[in-house]
Amino acid sequence: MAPERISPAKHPLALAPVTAPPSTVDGFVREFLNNLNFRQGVALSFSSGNDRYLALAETVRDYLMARWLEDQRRQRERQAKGVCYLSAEYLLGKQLDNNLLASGLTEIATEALASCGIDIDELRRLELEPGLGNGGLGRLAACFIDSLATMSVPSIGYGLRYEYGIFRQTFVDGQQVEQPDRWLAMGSPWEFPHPEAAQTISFGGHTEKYDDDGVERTRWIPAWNVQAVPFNYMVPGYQNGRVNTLRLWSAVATNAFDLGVFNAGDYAEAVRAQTFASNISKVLYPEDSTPQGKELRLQQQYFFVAASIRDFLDNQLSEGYDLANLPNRVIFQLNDTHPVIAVPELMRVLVDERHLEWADAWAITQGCFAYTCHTLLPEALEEWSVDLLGRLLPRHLEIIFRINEEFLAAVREQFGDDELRIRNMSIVGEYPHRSVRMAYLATVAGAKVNGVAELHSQLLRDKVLPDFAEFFPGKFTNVTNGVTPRRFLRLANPGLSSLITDALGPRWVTDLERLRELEAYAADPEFRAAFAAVKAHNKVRLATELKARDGLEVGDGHLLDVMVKRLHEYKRQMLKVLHIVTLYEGIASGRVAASEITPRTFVFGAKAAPGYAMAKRIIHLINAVGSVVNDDPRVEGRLKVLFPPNYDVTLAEYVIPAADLSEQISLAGKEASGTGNMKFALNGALTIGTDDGANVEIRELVGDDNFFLFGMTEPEVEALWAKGYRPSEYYQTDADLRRAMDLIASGAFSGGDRSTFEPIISNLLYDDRFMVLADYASYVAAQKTVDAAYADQDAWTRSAILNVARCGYFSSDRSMRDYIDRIWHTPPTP
Ligand code: 26W
Repeated sequence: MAPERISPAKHPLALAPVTAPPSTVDGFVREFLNNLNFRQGVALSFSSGNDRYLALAETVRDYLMARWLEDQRRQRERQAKGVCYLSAEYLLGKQLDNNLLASGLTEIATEALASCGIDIDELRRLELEPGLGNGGLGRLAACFIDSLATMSVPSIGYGLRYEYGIFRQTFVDGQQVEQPDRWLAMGSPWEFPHPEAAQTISFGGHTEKYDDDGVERTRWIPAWNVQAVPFNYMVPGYQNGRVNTLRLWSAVATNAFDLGVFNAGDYAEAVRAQTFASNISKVLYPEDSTPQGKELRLQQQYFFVAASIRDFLDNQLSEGYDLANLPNRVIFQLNDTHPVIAVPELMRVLVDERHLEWADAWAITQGCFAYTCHTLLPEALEEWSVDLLGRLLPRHLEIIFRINEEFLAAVREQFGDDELRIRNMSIVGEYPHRSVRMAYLATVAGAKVNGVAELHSQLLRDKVLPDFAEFFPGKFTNVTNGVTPRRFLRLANPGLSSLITDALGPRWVTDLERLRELEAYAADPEFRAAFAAVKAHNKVRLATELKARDGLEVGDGHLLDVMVKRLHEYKRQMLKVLHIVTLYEGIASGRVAASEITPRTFVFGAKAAPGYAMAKRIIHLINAVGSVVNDDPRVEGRLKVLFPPNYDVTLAEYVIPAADLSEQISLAGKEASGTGNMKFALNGALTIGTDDGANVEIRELVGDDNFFLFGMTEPEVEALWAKGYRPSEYYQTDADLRRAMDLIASGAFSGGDRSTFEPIISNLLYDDRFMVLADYASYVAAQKTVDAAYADQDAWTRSAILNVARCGYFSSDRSMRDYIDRIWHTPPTP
C-alpha cells in the first residue's frame, strides 16, 4: 500500500529527518527510563526484570529506528534491483546482543544500565530466542539476511511468524519429550505489527473460464480466505548505518468473530473462523528431512508466499511499474522447495489479475526466481498430491499442468519421444499417486539452481537432477554456504575476537578473509599461549553455563569432543556412540588402562523430529550411555558424556567457542553442506570428518595436517552399495565393534533390559543404510590420531590457529557475494 498521502507537514520537527537518541550514557539512560516509565508503564523501583528487558530492547530499537526508516525510504526511492528471500524458516537466535553490536551500543548500554543499578547480563538471560526454524536451512537464512544488511544489499526476508517455534526439548528418563515453544509469552519487543498492510489470502473453491472482450480468461472463485498480517523485524547491518527488513506473516480470520452466531449462543462456532485461520501460522513443522505432506503445511507455504508476492508488487514497486521489467527489479530466492508454490502464484497474478499474455508472464517468472536445494535425501524432496493441490489451490494446479505441458513439449523437441525421459522429467509424477514434484517445478522455473557446497552441487547435477542438468546446461551452479562472523565469532567468542583485533585490527568482522594474516601468528609462542588461554576460558564459561542450566559437569582439563546438530541417522550420531562405548568397554573390561585414554568430555546437542522414532531411540541411548559412564568410578575423570537438552542457537554460542574437536561424521554424499562445521573451525576447533558436504572445502583450505579425515568417499560409498553392503560382516570381523555393540545389546545401558535398544542394534546389523559399521574402524583409528595430536598441546594450538586463519572463506558475506555474482546481480547500494 503506497504510503497514504498526508497533507504537507508544517511543524519543523515533522519535517526534520528522524534522528537517533544521543549515543551517550546519559542519552541511553534517559531513553531507557522513558521506555520503562512511558512504554512499560512502571517506575524503575517497581519494575520487573521483564519490564527492564523490554524497556532495554525498546531503547536499542529507538537507536536503530532512524536508520531503518531512512533505509526503507531509500530502497523504495531508488527502486534498485533487490533480493526477496523466501524462507519457511528463520532461526534468528537472541536479538538483543546482535542489535547492540550492530548499533555499537554494547558498552554504552552496559554502563547506562549499571548506573541504574541493573546488570545487563540478567536482562540478556530473560530474552526468549525466536526458534522459527529447525536447523541448518533456517539458521542459514538468518546468517544470509545479516550479511545482506551488513553488505548494504537491498533485500527483504519474507517468512512466517509462527506463534509456536521449534519445540522445547526436555528429557524424561533420558527420552525426548516435546514442550510447546511459547516464545511470545513475555512480549516480543523486536517486532512491529502492521495490520494496515494485511493481505487477503484465498483457498479452495474452483476456477471458471470467462470471455473478456473476446479474450478467454480464467478466474478463481475461492471458498474461503484469511488475513495475512505482516510483522516487521529489524535486520541491522554491522555498524554501517543500514537496517533491512524481515517481514513475517501471521494469520488471522477475515471476520474473527461472528456476533450473530455468538448472540445465537453458539460461542465456539462464533470464533471457529478465527481458530481455523490462526492455525495456519500457529506452529512450525518440526520435520527437517521427511515431509509429512500435511494440508496445513501446504496452506502455510501458500499463505506466506502469496502475501509476500502481493506485498512486493503492491508496496515495493513504484506506481504503474512496468512488470515486464520485473526481473531487473527483484529476484525471489527460493530457500529450498518450501516456497516454490510462489511460481504458479506469480503466474496467476500476472495472467489472471494483470492480464499479461501467458508467454510474457512465463518469461518474467523465469527471470524472477532462483532455487537453492539444501538436501540430498530423496525422501526430503517435497511432492504434493494432485488431489490436495486441486482442492486447496485449483487455479495453481491448472497453471502447473500448463507449465509442465510446455516444458515436456520442449523436452520432446530436444530429445524426441523418449517416454522414459519424459516420465522422469515430468513435474507431475504418476506413481505411487499423481503428485507435483516441487523440486522439478523449482528447477524448470528458476533462472538458476544451486547446491550449497561443491560436492553437493556436483551430486545435484550428476545424481539428483541429471536430466535437468543436461537439458538446462547453464542453469546449475554452486554457492557454498557460510556463517555470519558477527554472531558466531565477534559475539559468541569475545576472547578470540579481541585477540584477532589486537593482531589484525577490527576490519576482519566484515572482511573475514583477513583472518589469513593470522597464519604468521601460529608460529608465535606468545600468541599460541594467548589463544590457548582463550580456549580454556571459553571452556570454563561453558562449564558454568551447563552447570547452571542443566546441572551438568564438564570434565576439568578434558578434551571437549562436541557433536551438535539435528538427530538424523545420516549424520551418524550412532558412530559417535559406538566410539564412546568402545572406549568405555575397553576400560570397564580391564583390557585398556584408564590412563591410556585421553580424558574427554563428549557433548551432544540434538533435537529429533517428534515423529522420527529411530532418532528418538538414539537420543535415549545417548542419555543411557551417559548416565552409566558418568557414574562409573572406573572411568572417573576419564570419560564424561553430557547431553544438555534443547540445543538451540543460544547454547551453540556457548558450546562452539569451547570445543576442541568438531564432529562432522555424516556418510559421504549425504550432508548437503553443514554450517556447524564452519562455525567450529572459525572458533579454533579441529574437525574430525568425512569428505562430505563443505568438510571437503574446509579440509582443502586448512590442509590435511590440520584436519582428521576418515571414512569412505562418496564414490566409495556408491561402489560398496552397488557391490552389496552386508553390515553384519563388519560386526563379525571387527572385535572392538562387536564388543561395543554386544555391550549395548546386553542391556548394560538399560538396566539389563535387552529390548530397549535392540531395534538400534538390529538396524545396524541388518540395514545400516548410512554405513555406520563400514566406517567404524577408520573412525576409531582417526580418533586415536586425535588423542596423539592432543597430547602435544602446542602443536594442537598451532593447528587450531591455522584453522581459524584459513576459514575466512566461510563467511556468509562471501556466500552473498557469490549469489550476487552468479545468480542475483543485485550489487550493494552503498
Ligand atoms: C519438508 C521437510 C523438510 C524441512 C527442512 C525437508 C528438508 C528441510 C531442510 C532442507 C533440511 C535442512 O535444514 N538442510 C540442511 O541445510 C543446511 C543449509 O544449507 C545444510 O548446511 C545442511 O547440510 C542440510 O542438511
